[in-house]
Amino acid sequence: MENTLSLKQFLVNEQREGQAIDAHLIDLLDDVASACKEIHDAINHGALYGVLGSAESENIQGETQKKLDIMSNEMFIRCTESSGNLAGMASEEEEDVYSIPAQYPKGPYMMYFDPLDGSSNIDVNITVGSIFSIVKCPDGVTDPKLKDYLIPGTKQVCAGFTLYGPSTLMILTTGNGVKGFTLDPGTGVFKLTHNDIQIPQDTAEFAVNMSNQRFWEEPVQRYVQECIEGTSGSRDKNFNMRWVASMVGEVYRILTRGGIFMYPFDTKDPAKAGKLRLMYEANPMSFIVEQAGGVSSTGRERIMELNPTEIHQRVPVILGSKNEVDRVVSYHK
Ligand code: AHM
Ligand code: MG
Repeated sequence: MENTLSLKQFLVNEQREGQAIDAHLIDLLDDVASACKEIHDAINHGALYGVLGSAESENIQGETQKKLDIMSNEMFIRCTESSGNLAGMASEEEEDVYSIPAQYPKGPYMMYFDPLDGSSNIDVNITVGSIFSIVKCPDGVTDPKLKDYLIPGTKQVCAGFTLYGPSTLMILTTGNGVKGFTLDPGTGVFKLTHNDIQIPQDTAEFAVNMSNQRFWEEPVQRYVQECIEGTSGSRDKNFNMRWVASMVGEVYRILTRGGIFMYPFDTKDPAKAGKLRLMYEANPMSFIVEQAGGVSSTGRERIMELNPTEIHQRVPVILGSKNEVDRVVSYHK
């Protein structure tokens, strides 16, 4: 493609134009891009590299880890820990927050990440992705502890995800809209291909795991029932349903053509308020969705305003096209 900016050129331009992007953030995102390229390469080669299948271990949340979950986590840490941009990080796959090893310089940012989202899709060759969220380390803190990470999503300075699909695509916001960068596999460069991504306010497409229906609360039951009734019901409009079971895939579809995604509160496991994790999935996706003109809520609160109590906390997630999410929120009132 002619005259297409690389990720780094784009970020440098934004910095020159006065956006809140400093050299550390540019360098950190370059390291994140390197990690994503390594993950892309491993996923792309799949069985040829012997990376598919279970690692026969469990993460802190009691979920069986895939080999690629563990490899992706290691790639993220190795690519980002030594450059002096991070004070620390927290991963969906790590029990505790991760301190930067003493031999490396510390930097001004903290990062939360889900190294490989959509684990159940790895072995069936369906789109998976990496999600990341970046905040400033609190003033005066050089080696952040658990409590330093428990801050609301409104503090994010950057969030993104990389989709490993038919093409590999990084979606990014630094608080100035949402952009997409496609990986050119020939040159290994992420190039700006999607400028100013906007979510249409209306939609006729919903995404929810219907097998959990009996565990939902009444407002979500009502909303989904009305979608299913289509022109025969009060909405007087037919809806289509999609469920990829990779949040990265669902959110990208919504960024592209609108839609509503729900992993709502359910009573399936009383110990869990939802399935998705606030710090690694819900907050970064909420920042991106809001920056693209969409809405993101638990049904009762704006997700980015939640005060976290645990690093691996789970929350209900309802996000996407403004008018549909507003409707579901209104049903909760
Ligand atoms: P993961 O981080 O362990 O992959 O779990 C998160 C994923 C989301 O990407 C997706 O929306 C959801 O789990 C699918 O869950 P289910 O298998 O219950 O439909
Ligand atoms: Mg995940």
